[in-house]
Amino acid sequence: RVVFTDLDGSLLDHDTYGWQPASAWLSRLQHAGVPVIPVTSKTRAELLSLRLDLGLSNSPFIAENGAVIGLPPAWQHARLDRNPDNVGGLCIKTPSLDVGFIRRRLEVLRERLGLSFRSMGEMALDEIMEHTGLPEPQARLARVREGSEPLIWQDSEAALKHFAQALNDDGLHLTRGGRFLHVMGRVHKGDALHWLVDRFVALRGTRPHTLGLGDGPNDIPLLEAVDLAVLIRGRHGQPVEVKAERLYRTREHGPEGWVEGLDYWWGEEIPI
Ligand code: 2M8
Ligand code: MG
Ligand code: MG
Repeated sequence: RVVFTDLDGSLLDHDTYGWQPASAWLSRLQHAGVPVIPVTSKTRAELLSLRLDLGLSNSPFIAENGAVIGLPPAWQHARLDRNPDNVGGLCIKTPSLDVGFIRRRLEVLRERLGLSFRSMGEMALDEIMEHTGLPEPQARLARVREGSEPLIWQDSEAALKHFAQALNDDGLHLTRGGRFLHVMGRVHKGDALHWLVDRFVALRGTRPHTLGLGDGPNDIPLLEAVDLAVLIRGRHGQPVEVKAERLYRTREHGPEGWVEGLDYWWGEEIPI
């Protein structure tokens, strides 16, 4: 078994970023040997510190909505990772486009289509802190982007449709998190998840049984890629339509909803 989970608004509270209600389930999964893999809009830099705090340093992670995949030693493959760029024992894959390229394309599209938005790359640190509610050290880590750019939309819904189409024509992909829109190359959480499942198969020779949890529109491809899905009630007010056969929608938000989802699918199956 493997758990794939969104962080903000799912394992972490949308406002406080706490996960205390989920701690008991996290250790229960750890004792059962079930990897818990974060799949998030957050950056590699944010993940490197968070995964230690969450006790997930033996798990891989998917950062920046699929633009960055981090593999700890146990998930590395002697043949497939011949030249790993080993940073702290991790092997990092970057299937998306470089953030510098994405930012230049965003500039061009803004000019050409006369759009209003503010991207994270042009925000001052205190502006990022204001939008996210993150303390300064964490806001700094959120700014270290590699393969995706978050932005705050300041234009009409009609303009957003044109923008999404223009991005698509340029080989870029737009998705929506809890607070920001995110632009990256043609990747999403579902592709990165499939990539890790394939890696699991390459290493262990069997396909894992997967459970996924998420709350936002950017989690739809994640929820549609797992065997058992948990759509956590969001605080973002965005509609989230998931086409998954085995889907549970929680009543609770954030980590309380996370617990509710695990109780629902695996409450009987994983020992306390
Ligand atoms: C951004 O991601 C969240 C995820 O849903 C959002 O769109 O609201 C990212 O910039 C991430 O790096 C950051 O930590 C987070 C903080 O709320 O916001
Ligand atoms: Mg979320
Ligand atoms: Mg997210």
